[in-house]
Amino acid sequence: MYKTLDPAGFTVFITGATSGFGAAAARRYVAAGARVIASGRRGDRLADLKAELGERCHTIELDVRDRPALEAAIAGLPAPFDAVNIVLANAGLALGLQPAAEASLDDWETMVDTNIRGLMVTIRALLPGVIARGGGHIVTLGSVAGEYAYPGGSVYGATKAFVKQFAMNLRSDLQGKNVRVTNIEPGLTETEFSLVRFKGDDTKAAAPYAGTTPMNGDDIAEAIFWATTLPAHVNINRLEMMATTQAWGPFAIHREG
Ligand code: NDP
Ligand code: 8X3
Repeated sequence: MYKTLDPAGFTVFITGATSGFGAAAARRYVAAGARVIASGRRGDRLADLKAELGERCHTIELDVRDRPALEAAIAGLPAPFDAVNIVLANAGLALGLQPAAEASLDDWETMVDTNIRGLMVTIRALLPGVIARGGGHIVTLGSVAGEYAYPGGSVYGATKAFVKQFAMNLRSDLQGKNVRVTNIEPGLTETEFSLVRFKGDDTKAAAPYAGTTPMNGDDIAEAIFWATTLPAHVNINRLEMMATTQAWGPFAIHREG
């Protein structure tokens, strides 16, 4: 029988655990016997998650854009939650879908600060400890938007292209250190993502999922769990996932006249 890793040996640090993929992953890992550090800005959500998951879940209220707070939170993790060996750098967001000339520069900066800087700081702060403890796994949340261009995807897609390349460069740096790196690259998945992108407009947020069956947080959490429990000699570099109902369109051609 194929022998996978025992998640009871995992201590998983998750950013963006208050909803969507992060919350689903926290539930998946705790259900399998792992310890989880669940973080995010919404303290009420974290309190609910802690009440649900119990003593194998430690929560930290933090904004990944606040570098000093993030570094202090990581440095101050209490035992046994300080023995992090799996990092799920998941916190992120898209804001708006306007063409570049009309998009909000503030939105662009928020996406860069969260999806790029927040992810960088999270991984940089945790990585030395993961290496010192003998190895582990860094999982990043990219997107199909980091691979394929679409109208209005400008800075969001560019942040996810950064995440993909950063993850693969990490792979190169970590050769021989027993640290695996996986970039998960989902397409259409129903979470709070769309509600955030359209700033609370329920009608606009529901439109991408109308009349179809998108993926959900549990689908992505299962893929993350699978990649991290594979035997230690196997590394899933990139995992692109789409809803069965989603595929590529033709190139857009502007016709003159
Ligand atoms: P959700 O909006 O459901 O969850 C996003 C999470 O990120 C929340 O827990 C939120 O917590 C957290 N977050 C956002 N900003 C910050 C911040 N500044 N500091 C700390 N935490 C923050 O979306 P998803 O679960 O769908 O998205 C998770 C990741 O997956 C994102 O990186 C997203 O770009 C990516 N992705 C999503 C896809 C989709 O279609 N849903 C497809 C491909 C990739 P809080 O607000 O409490 O801080
Ligand atoms: C989320 C997927 O297609 O909305 O990263 O950009 S998409």
